[in-house]
Amino acid sequence: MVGAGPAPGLHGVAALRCGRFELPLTRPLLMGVLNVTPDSFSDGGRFLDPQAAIAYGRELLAQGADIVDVGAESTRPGALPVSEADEIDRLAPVVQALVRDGHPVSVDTRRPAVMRRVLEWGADMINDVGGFCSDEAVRAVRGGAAACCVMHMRGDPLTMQQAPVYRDVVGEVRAVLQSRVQALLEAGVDRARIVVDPGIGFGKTLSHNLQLLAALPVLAADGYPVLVGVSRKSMIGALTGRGPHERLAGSLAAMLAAVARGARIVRVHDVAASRDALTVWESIGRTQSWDASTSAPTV
Ligand code: HH2
Repeated sequence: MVGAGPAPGLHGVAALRCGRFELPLTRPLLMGVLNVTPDSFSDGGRFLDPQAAIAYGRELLAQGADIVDVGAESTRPGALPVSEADEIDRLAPVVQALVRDGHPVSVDTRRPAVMRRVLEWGADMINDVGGFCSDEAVRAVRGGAAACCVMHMRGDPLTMQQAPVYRDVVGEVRAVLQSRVQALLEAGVDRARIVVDPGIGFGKTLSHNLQLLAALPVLAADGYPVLVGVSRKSMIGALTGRGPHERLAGSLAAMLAAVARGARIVRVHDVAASRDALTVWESIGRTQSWDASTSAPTV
C-alpha cells in the first residue's frame, strides 16, 4: 500500500515542480475544485461572481487544499463549449487574485491561448483535460516551470459518453498518456513538471472507471505522479443511487481507494472532509504494525 512516506517509482522525483512551488510528493496532495461556470454538474453557477469565486478559492485553501484548480468551462458529459473570450474573462479576476495570494493555482483548460494567458498571470499548473493533444498546447507550456496535468479523454465532452468502447481500457489509456508525456518531454518539459490522470468519467463507462481505479498501480509504475478526480462523479451516483450533492461518502471512499493504489494528487470538491479522511488514512499508514501481545504500536 502506498501511504505517507517516500513515493516509490517516481523517477526519483520527490517533489512536483509546480510553477513557483515544489510540492512534496511524500504524501497525497489535495486539489480543490473551483468552477467559475454556469453549468458544472455539481456546483454550476455558484461562483460565476468573481468575488464569490475568489472567496471560495481562499476557503478551499484554508480548509487544507494544496492546490486550487480553477476552471471556466464545464466538461461534464454533454456540456457545450464556452468561447475563448468568455473563458479568459471568467478566469482573469479569480486566477490573478489567487496567484497574488501566493498559493499554488492550477487552471483547468483545453485551449492553448488560455494556457498562454494564465501562465502570463502566474498560474502554477495547467490541467488539460484534453491531454495536450495538440502541438500548440505543448508549445504553450514548454517554457517555464508550470506543472502539466495530462488527462486522458476519449472524444470530447459533447459526445464522450455515447457508448465508449475499449478493447483493453487500462492498456489503451496508459498508451495515450505515455505518448502525450513523450511529446511534452521531447518539447523540453522537465519530467518533474508532469502529472498523469486516467480521466475518470471522460469517455468511460462505470466498468471502465472501476477497471482504471483498480489498475492505478499500473499507471503509477510509469513513474509520474497520478492525479485522480472522482469527486461527486456519476460513477459514485451509479454505485450508490445518489444525486451529485449526496455523494460525499462515496467520493471519500473512492478517493481513499485511489490513494491506496498510488494516486498522489486527488481532485475534490469537499476539501475539509477529504483532508480529514486523508489525515486519518495517513496516520494509520504511518503505523507500520501492531503487536497484539503488548497491545501497543511497535512503530
Ligand atoms: N474532472 C473534471 C474536470 N476537470 N481534471 C482532471 N485532471 N481530472 C478530472 O477528473 C477532472 C478534471 C470534471 O469535474 P468538475 O470540474 O466538477 O465538473 P465540470 O467539468 O462540469 O465543471
